[in-house]
Amino acid sequence: MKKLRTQVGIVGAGPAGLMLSHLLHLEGIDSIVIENQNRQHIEGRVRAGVLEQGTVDLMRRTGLGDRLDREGLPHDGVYLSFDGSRHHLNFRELTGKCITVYAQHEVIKDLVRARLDADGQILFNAAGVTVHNFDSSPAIRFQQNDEACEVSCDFIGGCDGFHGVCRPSIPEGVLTVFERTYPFAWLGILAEAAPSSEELVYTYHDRGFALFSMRSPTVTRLYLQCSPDEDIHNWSDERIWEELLRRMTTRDGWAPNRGPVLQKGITDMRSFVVEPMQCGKLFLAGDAAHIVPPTGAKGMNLAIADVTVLSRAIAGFYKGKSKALLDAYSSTCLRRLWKAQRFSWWMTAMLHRWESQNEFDHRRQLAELDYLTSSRAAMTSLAENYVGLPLE
Ligand code: RFL
Ligand code: PHB
Repeated sequence: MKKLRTQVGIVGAGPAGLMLSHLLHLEGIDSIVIENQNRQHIEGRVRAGVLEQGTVDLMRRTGLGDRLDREGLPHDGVYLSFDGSRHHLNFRELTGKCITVYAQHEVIKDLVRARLDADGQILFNAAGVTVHNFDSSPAIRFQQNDEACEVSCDFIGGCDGFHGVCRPSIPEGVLTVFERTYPFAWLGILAEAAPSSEELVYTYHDRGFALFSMRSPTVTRLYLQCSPDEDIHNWSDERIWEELLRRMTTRDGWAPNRGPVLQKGITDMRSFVVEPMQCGKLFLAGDAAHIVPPTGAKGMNLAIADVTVLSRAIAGFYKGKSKALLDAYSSTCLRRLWKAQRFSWWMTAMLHRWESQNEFDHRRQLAELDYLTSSRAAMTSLAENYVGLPLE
């Protein structure tokens, strides 16, 4: 068996795992990232697109700002659209902060490059990953190129996403799960079309939610609420455009520009949290510990926030030999996380049509949107959550 040794063994090269490795490196702490996919796969996976101000500030502060500053699209706010009209919420004016549209896989490319340039180790194509002994001397075992490998370490970062192996390896009885599913999903497309609005448009419509977003000056990203068991094969490009335009076109004639569909897929919606986010020397971060429905654009930002807290706690341990920050990791993250869960649930509840809904609920949702777009206090509440609550 090939044996390796590092200070922090990290499972998963998503935003959480790679950023953890990067932040630890800047603190002079050695880590190895173990990923079951190949580099091309993780650098091409289309997912999130909105960075909170805090995520952008962190990337700049840690030497990851060059391409982000050149190619990221800073947005002052978003539109809420209902009853045929768009209403602008100006986050910059309301909070002094803004958001940046920059695809998750671009963040991944920047992080992989930064780690490899610093001689960091990312072990791709690791098969059959398992985690062991996190009460005493942690180890991560896997197969790579038909060879059995073991990484022994002081701590394990469980950054392997919702379907990873770290969370299920924690003994029964340690974790409590808090969960909620939603009776709808999102059908998302990437289209080769210039964005017809400079900012995102969240639409509430009788036929269901729709979202206009973008990835670049030539690529538009669009979503529409659909049933969770929808078969993507039943949705021709023509049918998708028809439904999107029906929901999104406003009375003043605004609509997304049409163009060839580059990619399409269905994403289900879930709220999920485990408490605590740690067990012995195994620390869960990002989607491995929690999932939010995408309506608040929070998932990737929460993953980055977790590892910011975790890297400080690990650095505190090596520098001061104090376990206090490590012991507090879970409770520090969860206080902020539950506020993001609440916000993501609230945005989802307000903007989607629910099967169980009656005409009362419909009028109530419209009244909420009307209130939200006419009260500065209500707008400020949405804005400060959307741009990201402060880290403790
Ligand atoms: P990831 O990104 O899932 O990374 C986990 C990594 O672990 C690897 N892995 C394993 N490696 C080794 N052994 C195993 N057994 C392994 N099992 C898994 C995986 O291959 C992967 O490389 O988790 P992480 O790092 O916690 O990051 C979380 C984010 O990816 C996620 O929260 C966001 O994408 C959510 N999300 C959004 N977040 C935002 O902040 N803003 C958005 O606008 C936003 N929009 C979205 C989203 C997610 C979406 N989908 C597809 C779920 C829009 C969509 C449609
Ligand atoms: C995206 O651009 O993919 C996106 C934007 C905002 C969201 C979710 C996804 O709330």
